[in-house]
Parts: sequence; structure tokens; C-alpha cells
Amino acid sequence: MGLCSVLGTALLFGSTASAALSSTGFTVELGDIPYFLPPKVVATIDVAQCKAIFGLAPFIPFTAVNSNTYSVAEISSAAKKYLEEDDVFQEGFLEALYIHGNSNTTSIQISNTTASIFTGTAVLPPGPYFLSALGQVYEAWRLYSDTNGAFTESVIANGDDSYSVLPAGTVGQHSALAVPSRLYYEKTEEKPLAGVRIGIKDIYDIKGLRTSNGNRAWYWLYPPAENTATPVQSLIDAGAIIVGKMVTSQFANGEVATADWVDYHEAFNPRGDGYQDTSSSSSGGGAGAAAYEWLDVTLGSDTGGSVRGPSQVQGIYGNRPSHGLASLEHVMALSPTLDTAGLMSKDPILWKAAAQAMYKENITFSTSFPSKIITLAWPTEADTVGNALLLDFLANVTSFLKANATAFNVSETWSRQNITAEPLESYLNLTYSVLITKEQIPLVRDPFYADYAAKHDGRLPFIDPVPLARWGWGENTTETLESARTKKATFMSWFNSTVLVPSPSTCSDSLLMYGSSSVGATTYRNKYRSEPAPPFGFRAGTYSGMSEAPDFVVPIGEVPYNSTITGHVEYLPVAVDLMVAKGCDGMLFSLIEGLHEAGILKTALAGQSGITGGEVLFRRGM
Ligand SMILES: *[C@@H]1O[C@H](CO)[C@@H](O)[C@H](O)[C@H]1NC(C)=O
Ligand SMILES: *[C@@H]1O[C@H](CO)[C@@H](O)[C@H](O)[C@H]1NC(C)=O
Ligand SMILES: *[C@@H]1O[C@H](CO)[C@@H](O)[C@H](O)[C@H]1NC(C)=O
Ligand SMILES: *[C@@H]1O[C@H](CO)[C@@H](O)[C@H](O)[C@H]1NC(C)=O
Ligand SMILES: *[C@@H]1O[C@H](CO)[C@@H](O)[C@H](O)[C@H]1NC(C)=O
Ligand SMILES: *[C@@H]1O[C@H](CO)[C@@H](O)[C@H](O)[C@H]1NC(C)=O
Ligand SMILES: *[C@@H]1O[C@H](CO)[C@@H](O)[C@H](O)[C@H]1NC(C)=O
Ligand SMILES: *[C@@H]1O[C@H](CO)[C@@H](O)[C@H](O)[C@H]1NC(C)=O
Ligand SMILES: *[C@@H]1O[C@H](CO)[C@@H](O)[C@H](O)[C@H]1NC(C)=O
Ligand SMILES: *[C@@H]1O[C@H](CO)[C@@H](O)[C@H](O)[C@H]1NC(C)=O
Ligand SMILES: CC(=O)N[C@H]1CO[C@H](CO)[C@@H](O)[C@@H]1O
Repeated sequence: MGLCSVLGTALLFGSTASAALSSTGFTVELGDIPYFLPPKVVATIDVAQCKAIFGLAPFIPFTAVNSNTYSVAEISSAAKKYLEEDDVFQEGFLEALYIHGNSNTTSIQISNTTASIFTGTAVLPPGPYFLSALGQVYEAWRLYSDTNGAFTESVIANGDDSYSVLPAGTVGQHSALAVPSRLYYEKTEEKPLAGVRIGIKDIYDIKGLRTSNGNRAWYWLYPPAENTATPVQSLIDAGAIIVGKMVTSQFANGEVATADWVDYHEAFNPRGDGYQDTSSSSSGGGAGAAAYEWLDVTLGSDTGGSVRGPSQVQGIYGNRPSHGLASLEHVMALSPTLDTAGLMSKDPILWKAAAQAMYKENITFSTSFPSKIITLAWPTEADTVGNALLLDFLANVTSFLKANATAFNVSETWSRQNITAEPLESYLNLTYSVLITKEQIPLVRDPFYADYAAKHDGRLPFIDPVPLARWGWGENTTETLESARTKKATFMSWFNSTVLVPSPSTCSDSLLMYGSSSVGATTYRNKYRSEPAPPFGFRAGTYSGMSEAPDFVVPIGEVPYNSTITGHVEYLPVAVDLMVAKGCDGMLFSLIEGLHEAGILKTALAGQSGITGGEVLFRRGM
């Protein structure tokens, strides 16, 4: 062993120094694309054979080829496939090819590149790698800039069951996110999410990382999490790559850009002019899934619309599941009575696979669908682009299910049946606000205030205006938690026996559909708004929370609007909400998959438009 090897060992393992020195990986640029090399050496190769190609470079990029015969034609077609299918791969990796076993040649011509061939005994999954002059092989992870500010922190797995902050940066004034080559992974029955890139709302604990809950004082007050939240762990166990923690409005309360977002900035909605609100609280998950081609799925939470709102306004798939479908251990509570874990994605098939991995034993994918559709406040005339889209979609689903669609009015039916003396909108007006404040105050606010005061000489931490106003109202209101829970149960038992009734053959007797309240409506983030108030009222979006039934958002198209930002016609997404009886989540996922197969629903695209794609407006021309 030469001097360099001895030194290298001592430095990397800290065996002789008093402070341990460990590698946190490397960053390099190949062409103009930045890469991160995680510190783990995945194989060792005898580099004597390739001294010639190193020159003075500390690393050389190479491609491991998964080929049995190593014919030129086969290697060329594999390389072509890698270039097409993987965003991490690029031509720069074709300078050298690694072949397991023997090769009868030392170079090969692939289109206009002459690739050096080297061999070894190590078996590597196919794809791009970097080889160090010491013969150590590192994976290639591409670095992307979080241009839409969707992440709070970018992360990397430590290789045990914990995570660290990614020690890498790139241009863009936000975090750099690292994603591994898609070529390394093969989906299997045990690892159905192998290589699937997922972002996690920053209210879910991940072992080794701090959680912010959207509050800066909280982030620094508490140590890194010692546990990973159950839904996140289920995704990891299924093979998902966790790329980062994502922006949440504070303590998962609804905040509207920009004044409400004091501690952190809201993420940026990529659609249209790029200055529309993302909706909240899963702001980062909605914006990131819609903005980034390289991000597959995001995990949000939905208490009163926090997955559905961001999905609607960003034109992606998003689900509020039946209440209780996923355990919420090590997740911040807004209202345990209403809290749920939901997923967002451009791709309904991947979305379903992630749901299966996350809800596990609690979801069953039945494929007998209801033949009754009930619609809420559906248009009857195609008098606008948005209404035409809604009518077409209803006609398509009706024919797909060979069903009949009937207009339904929940409030009117409630009144007609004399369930309560007062109208539904009055009866449940305060219920949501009582539940989220009176449940969150003792679970989150009180221990936080006490811990912060103990550490900071009795001081209060900073709280954004929205949670502060809500908690203040919750403390003063005379309606009790018990009364709110009773009202919720009254509504639920009526809803599950009158509106969405379980069915032995089709799980749910009906499919309920409603259009997002604001088809194509703008919510500019540069507008000055009023003082925050608790979210009073009762509307279609509240039915699922109060009845515990699932409510899934599907994107169906887009409508034009004249942007006051660009002075130009831009397009905003149109989405529809689909509901079925409690516990029928699997049937609804299967139905959506069927509608996708039939071409009625489409995979959403990333970028300025979910229909035509295109770079987010402010980055055009890069
Ligand atoms: C190596 O030899 C095999 C058969 O012996 C042949 O099919 C293949 O084309 C050769 N590979 C190259 C790169 O010449
Ligand atoms: C090889 O040729 C293709 C098109 O013929 C070109 O796009 C590419 O940049 C070339 N690659 C290199 C490494 O010169
Ligand atoms: C399934 O639901 C039960 C009851 O709500 C819960 O205890 C369990 O943790 C859930 N399973 C998963 C994978 O979250
Ligand atoms: C739909 O309505 C038509 C006419 O009212 C009726 O003939 C048909 O049986 C209904 N179909 C279903 C699936 O209920
Ligand atoms: C539903 O009924 C309520 C109360 O009867 C009424 O105020 C509301 O306008 C109706 N909604 C629709 C869409 O017709
Ligand atoms: C509801 O109450 C009204 C007035 O008290 C009565 O006329 C009506 O029959 C009741 N309807 C039902 C469905 O009980
Ligand atoms: C709901 O409560 C708010 C606040 O007390 C009140 O201003 C509003 O009028 C109520 N709405 C209904 C429909 O009762
Ligand atoms: C709650 O009540 C107290 C005492 O009446 C009052 O000082 C305070 O402003 C109220 N807070 C809110 C948010 O209404
Ligand atoms: C209907 O709601 C009631 C009241 O919350 C609940 O006890 C019951 O289990 C529900 N039934 C179904 C089938 O969901
Ligand atoms: C945009 O404004 C122009 C001029 O006022 C109008 O003719 C056009 O219909 C508007 N387009 C949309 C999509 O609102
Ligand atoms: C995929 C599909 O069936 N699309 C149809 C939806 O409805 C419109 C209008 O009825 C048809 O034009 C589409 O072909």
C-alpha cells in the first residue's frame, strides 16, 4: 500500500484523528449538468486497466451496461434507451463503458463517440456512475434547482434508516435536490416504488431531520426527529427515494399568499402566469408535483382541503382518503378527528401505486363501479370553456359507467328531511373551526409555548397571523368540542345513509361529483387581502371531512384568462372532485385508472400547463 492509500484510509474513517472526518459525498459537473455523488462506494474496480483514461481527472463518468452478448448493436441500442428514459443519464457517461466479465475489445463506437471499455467482477445495476482514481465507484445523482420554492430542505438517505440534509447546492437561490438515475431500479412486488422520487410535507417527521411545521422557532427549538412518520416509512419500505421536505403553511392552517406567509414564503404555482396562489396547506407538494418533471409523487395532508386545494389549482391528481386509512404517528396534528394523509401526482397510475404502498392493508382495489352518479351544482349549459369541460367530462364518465347522472343538493335534502330545525350551513357553520382550534391548541400550541418559554426566559415564539387568529378564536368561542363532534357524527350518519351509501356489490352505491368552486378563477399572490379569520361555513369541500368519506381531485383541462401580470392570455387548470362512500378509496383509484385507460383522464404534464407542458414562464429561454 502506498502513502496515499494509508492517508486516505485514516482520513475517511477518522481512526487516528480526534475529530472524526467523514465524506459527505462529492459534487461535480459533467458538461453543464451538476451531479452529486453520495459518499457510499457501491463497488470497487481495478483501475490499472483504465489509467490511460483518467488523465488528471479525479473521477471519470462511465456507463454500466446491462447486456449479455455485448454486441455493438446491443450496446448502442441500450445507450439510446438510457438517453431517452433517464433524466440523469447523458452522453458524457458514454466515454467509458463497464462490462461485467470479459470483453473482446477495448473500445466501441457508439454513434459519434468512441467509448473505452473496461471490465471487472463487480455486478452493477445498469446506468451512469463515476469512478475515482482509487477505483471506487459512486452513483450519479443529478442536482436540480428548486426553482419554484417548493422544498424547505433537500435530503439524502444515510443508508441506515435515517436521513441528512443534502450537502450540495446549485444555481437558483433555493435548495438543490438530488435524484438518482432511474436506470438503477427495477420495480418488484416487494419494492413497487423502487426509484420513485417523493417529496414529503414538512409536518411529517423523518428520522435525523428537523421538522418545521412551517414555523422557524419550532424548527430550531426541537432536536432532529428520532422516528419516521408511519406513512413516510411505508413509502420508503416500498423503495421510494425521499428527495426533500416540502413547504407547508404554518401548522397546516390555510394561508393565502403573500401576507399570511410571514415565517416562510409560499411555494410558487407553476401554472399560467406563475403568480397564482398554490392553495394550502400542502403548498409545496402541489407546486412541486406540478412544476417538476423529475418529481413523481408528493405526500401532503388534508384536514379541510390541504391536498385537494393545491391539486385543483395546479391541475394534478390528489386524494383526501377515508379518515383513518393511514396511521398519523409522528405527524403534526391539526385535528385528529379530521386529519388524513394524501398523495399528489401528475400520473394517476403512480399515484395509485404509492397509495397502495402507503395505505397497505387498509385499501382494497375493487373494480365493480357504481352505476349512479350524483352531481352537485353542475352546469347545464356549455356557456363557458370551463362549463363545456365539465359537461363533456360528466358525459364521458356517465357513458363509461353506463350510468345515469342526477343533480343533487345536499343542503336542500337535509332541510327537506327535517334533520335539524336550522339549515345545514348554520348547523355546521362553526364545526370545522371548533375542531381544528380546540384540538390543535392542547396538542401543538400549548406544549410549544411551554417548551419555548422554558428555553427563552418566558418568551412567546413568533406565530403567523392565521394560526394565531384561529387559536385566539378557538379559545374564546363558546361552542364546545363535544358539541362539534356530535354535530359531525350527526352529519356523518345522515350522509352515509342518504347521500353516499355503502353497497355490497359496488362498495359505494353512487359516485358523487362536484367541480372545484372556482373553475379557472384567479387568486393572484400580489394582492392585498383582509385580516385572517377562522374558516367558517359549510360547503361541498367540507362533506368529506365531516363524513369521513374520500374525496379525490382529478384534472380535466384548462381555461384561458387574461393575466394582469403578463397582459397576455394564460391558462389555468380545471379539476373535478370525485367522492364515494367511506372505505371505498381503492374502488375510486381503480375507477380513475379505468378512466385514464379509456383516455377520459390524462396524465398531467409538468410546467406552465398541465395539458401542453412548457417551461414555467419566468424560466423560459434558459
Ligand atoms: C465479441 O465477440 C462476440 C462473439 O464472440 C461478438 O458477437 C461480439 O460482436 C464481439 N464484440 C465486439 C464489441 O466486438
Ligand atoms: C453526437 O451527435 C449528435 C447528433 O448527431 C449530437 O446531438 C451530439 O451532441 C453529438 N455528441 C457528441 C458528444 O458530440
Ligand atoms: C390501517 O388503519 C388502522 C386503523 O385506523 C391503523 O391502526 C393502521 O395503522 C393503518 N395502517 C396503515 C398502514 O397506516
Ligand atoms: C337510466 O335512466 C334510463 C331512463 O330513465 C333508464 O331506462 C335506465 O335503466 C337507467 N339506467 C341506470 C343504470 O339506472
Ligand atoms: C341547494 O339548496 C340550497 C338551500 O335549499 C340553496 O340555497 C342552493 O342554492 C341550492 N344549490 C344549488 C346548486 O341549487
Ligand atoms: C318536515 O317538517 C314540516 C313542517 O314541520 C312538515 O310539514 C314535513 O312533513 C316534515 N317533513 C318530513 C320529511 O318529515
Ligand atoms: C357563520 O358564523 C360566522 C361567525 O360567527 C357568521 O358571521 C356567519 O354569519 C355564520 N354563517 C351562517 C350561515 O350561519
Ligand atoms: C378573547 O377574549 C378576550 C377576553 O374577552 C379578548 O381580550 C380577546 O381579544 C379575545 N380574542 C379573540 C381572538 O377574539
Ligand atoms: C355512518 O356514520 C355513523 C356516525 O358517525 C357511524 O357510526 C357509522 O359507522 C357510519 N356507517 C358507515 C357505513 O360508514
Ligand atoms: C381578454 O381580454 C380581451 C379584451 O378585453 C377579450 O376580448 C378576451 O375575451 C379576454 N379573454 C379572456 C380569456 O378572458
Ligand atoms: C375519451 C373520450 O371519450 N372523450 C370524449 C368525451 O366527450 C367529448 C364530448 O362528448 C367527446 O368529444 C370525447 O371524445
